[in-house]
Amino acid sequence: MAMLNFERKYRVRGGTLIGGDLFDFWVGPFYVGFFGVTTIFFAVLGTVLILWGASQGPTWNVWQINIAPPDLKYGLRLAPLMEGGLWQLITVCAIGAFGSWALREVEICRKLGMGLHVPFAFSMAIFAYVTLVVIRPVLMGAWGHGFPYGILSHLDWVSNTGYQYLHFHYNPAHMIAVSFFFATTFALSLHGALVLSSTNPKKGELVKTPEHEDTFFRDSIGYSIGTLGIHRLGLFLALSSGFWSAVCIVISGPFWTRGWPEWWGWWLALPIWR
Ligand code: 07D
Ligand code: 07D
Repeated sequence: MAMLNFERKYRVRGGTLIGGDLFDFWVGPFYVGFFGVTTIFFAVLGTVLILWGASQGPTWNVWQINIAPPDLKYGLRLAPLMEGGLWQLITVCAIGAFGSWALREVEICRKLGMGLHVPFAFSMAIFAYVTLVVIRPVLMGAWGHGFPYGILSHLDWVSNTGYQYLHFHYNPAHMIAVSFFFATTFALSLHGALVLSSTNPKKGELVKTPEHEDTFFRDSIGYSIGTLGIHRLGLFLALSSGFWSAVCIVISGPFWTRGWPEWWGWWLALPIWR
């Protein structure tokens, strides 16, 4: 079925979570929906606030623009606009926009009768972001623990926060998250290479089938996870990366305040060494 015929067939009313038929239409290729409207609202407002904040700051250099969170002295209160209040408003807009986008994905999935895997996956990224700017700051008692909005400044925050715990590489959840990130790229490179090697042959040669793909892996390592399985594995690895990232930062501060190398003291305290 040609793509356009397919789209026409499935561009039907229904499947909305809220608002009934009100925003149930398309603008060109884009589905609108109630959450499309809220996405635009929050994204435009958030961007305007960032631009306004930049206009009040010392630079228009895109690398150096910085919207900082409030000072720690404001705790979990609202801060004056130019002292972190702007960061708080932008955070509300960011969560509103990311959340709306995820719900718009849910509505599109419902229309198409598909699983909710894509919005679920995006929700893990949102969860990591919310952990950084809401959950951890709330647990630590101040919005000032959130990261600043700026291309270079947010890197400074990551480095400074890492060194606050002496050596962040010794954070066990960071180790698990990093290993999952590495495993994700490893799996994707094998999968991408395998699919191209069998389905994109030289001119004049035949396209090979999934049986060839499975046989390649059975011949080389004795096992093939299969065409569906590789996507399950990929999603699992990627979601685990985001999940353990959120864990590694939420335990730093609220649950462990010393250097991460010290955490490994339990290993030296094992009775087997005595
Ligand atoms: C390729 C999908 C496309 C997305 C892109 C990002 C903006 C920001 C904002 C002008 C893979 C679009 C960027 C809309 C413009 C202003 C104010 C995704 C792809 C192309 N970071 N980070 C980057 C964000 C955090 C870290 C780059 C966002 C945490 C490190 C880009 C968030 C920590 C490095 C960026 C966020 C952290 C970066 C490329 C939110 C831990 C780099 C991102 C909302 C996660 C790299 C100069 C990329 C870099 C980089 C955006 C959060 C660490 C500017 C939107 C606080 C160590 N981050 N980041 O390709 O070159 O992502 O920085 O949470 O080295 Mg970051
Ligand atoms: C938070 C992004 C969410 C994005 C969303 C979407 C838009 C729209 C529009 C493009 C989570 C935004 C969309 C804006 C864009 C258009 C049109 C993703 C998020 C919702 N680290 N470390 C991690 C490594 C060190 C430290 C995570 C490696 C040092 C701290 C990951 C190394 C020290 C924190 C990771 C390394 C240190 C982290 C990041 C190597 C510094 C965190 C991935 C090889 C001295 C952060 C939840 C992530 C974290 C984090 C990897 C080194 C500190 C596992 C590989 C030793 C303080 N590090 N790190 O979380 O866990 O993605 O955040 O050395 O806070 Mg680390």
